[in-house]
Amino acid sequence: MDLSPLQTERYRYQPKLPALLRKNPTEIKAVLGEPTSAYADADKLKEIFKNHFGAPVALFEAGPNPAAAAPRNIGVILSGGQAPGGHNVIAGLFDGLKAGNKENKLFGFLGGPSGIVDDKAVEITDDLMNAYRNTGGFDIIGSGRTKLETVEQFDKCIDVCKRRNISAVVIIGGDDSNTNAAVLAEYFAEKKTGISVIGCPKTIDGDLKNEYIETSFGFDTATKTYAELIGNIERDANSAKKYWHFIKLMGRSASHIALECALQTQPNFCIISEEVEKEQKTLMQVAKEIADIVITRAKAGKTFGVGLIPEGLIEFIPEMKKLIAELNDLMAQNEAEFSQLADFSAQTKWLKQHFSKDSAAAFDSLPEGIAKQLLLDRDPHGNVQVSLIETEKLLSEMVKKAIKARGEEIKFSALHHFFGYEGRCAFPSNFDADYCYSLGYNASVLIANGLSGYLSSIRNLAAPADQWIPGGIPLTMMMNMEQRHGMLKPVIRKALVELDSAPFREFAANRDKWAEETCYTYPGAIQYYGPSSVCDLTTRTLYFESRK
Ligand code: FBP
Repeated sequence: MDLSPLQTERYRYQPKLPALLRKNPTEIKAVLGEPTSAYADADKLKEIFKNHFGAPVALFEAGPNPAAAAPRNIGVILSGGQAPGGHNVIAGLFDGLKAGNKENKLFGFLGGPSGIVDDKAVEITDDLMNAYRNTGGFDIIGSGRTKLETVEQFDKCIDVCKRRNISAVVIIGGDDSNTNAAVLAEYFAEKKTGISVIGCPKTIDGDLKNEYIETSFGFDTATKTYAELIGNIERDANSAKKYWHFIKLMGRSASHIALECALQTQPNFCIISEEVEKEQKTLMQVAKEIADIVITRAKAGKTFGVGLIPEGLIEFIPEMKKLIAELNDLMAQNEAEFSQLADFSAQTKWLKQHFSKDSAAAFDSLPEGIAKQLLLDRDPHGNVQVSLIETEKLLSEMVKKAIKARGEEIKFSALHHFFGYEGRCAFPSNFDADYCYSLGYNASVLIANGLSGYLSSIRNLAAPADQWIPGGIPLTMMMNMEQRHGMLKPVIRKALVELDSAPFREFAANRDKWAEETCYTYPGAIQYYGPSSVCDLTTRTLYFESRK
């Protein structure tokens, strides 16, 4: 393999670990706290997760744990969308496992959760691992979005683990994948297999977070990558002074990515879906507010600008949310019939017979291109694939109409961008390289302490790495019941942007100034070497949250 100079340098990087995790796993023991509950729907969840519901939060302290030296084989799965740092989670897990007993083996299941069901795996050797340390991507073993939910799948997992003598499985994923992890852990416990399951919090979206999971990995690198690109566009806009750039940013539901990028680049507008929902704004109201900014700037001689739009926006507009919820249920409950409909016009006719009055009107109001995008296949977890919906074009069209309706004769020339895939496989920042390695090493310590149904947790992330606090949080603690595929299911709750949080308040306090004036900031590329104040910087989100 030909290596870039940066990759050669990054191989030499030794990720930082919390002080406690620098000990051998045989010298780290778990301390268990009080029983926990769930985010909501505790009674129902208690019935479903008979073995794991209520498990205590786990912390670690220095102390003998001879069990960590017992020989063991472990399996690892990368699940869902790519996020920078996944390879380092595997590297930390591998090193922790080998530190316990160098005969231990790590198997990587190929292509996501389907790899364990179909028994497609590769043994992670020193050579294989060393070729991927501190690199972006999930290509060491690949990823996938298969949902583990049937008894047949679970039984196959048990067979495969027994055949390979695997006593623990680590699932690296987001909220949906860690819901898989919780369900699998419970099944393994119910069948008394002795196989444990540990999750690791991955997703660039940043929406797998709570008191114990301060951020999911990948968010830091992805937002820095997008912020670099946005900064470059801002500079272009401010140089040419002739375009309005509408930039859609990934983040299927929550607007954390958009908010973080706004804090890093100070654009002229940034929509926060959670605020739109709280204020029950229609799409036209959102467009009118942007039109106001465009007009004000144009009157001051600034016929250019940059705006950020979270990709999940459409699902937060009240009328659209209702429409999408109806669509999801109708399409899931009538899957066979719907798939037989010949074309878009047949689908429209069928839908109109089944929609409520409001949703029929909302569907009618959409340009055909967007309506078609809403009918595309759901992902295996029942989510609308919002990355395929061109909200940035829809909005700029509506802004144009709103300007015309106001009778304003101003120049408005829009360009469109979508940043998502550009950031998901970037070389991890120092923060993500360190955090991911720590999460993986920590997972090996949770396993060595006999825990199952836990999410690897590293806290105090705004401090230097040696002060980070390792531990484990029960997966059931983050769950509630939600409607999926037309049925109520236990799922890990997505953490949305909170409108009273410090990062949002910082944004809200500045946005009017950023709208009118041109206050762009240009973060530039991720820096790996140089002063710590530049190359070990965390996100603005973590910075503002830690200042509380
Ligand atoms: P995860 O939740 O699995 O981490 O994936 C997040 C994400 O990157 C979203 O931001 C985006 O909407 C989606 O994946 C795109 O999915 P796909 O990779 O299947 O195109």
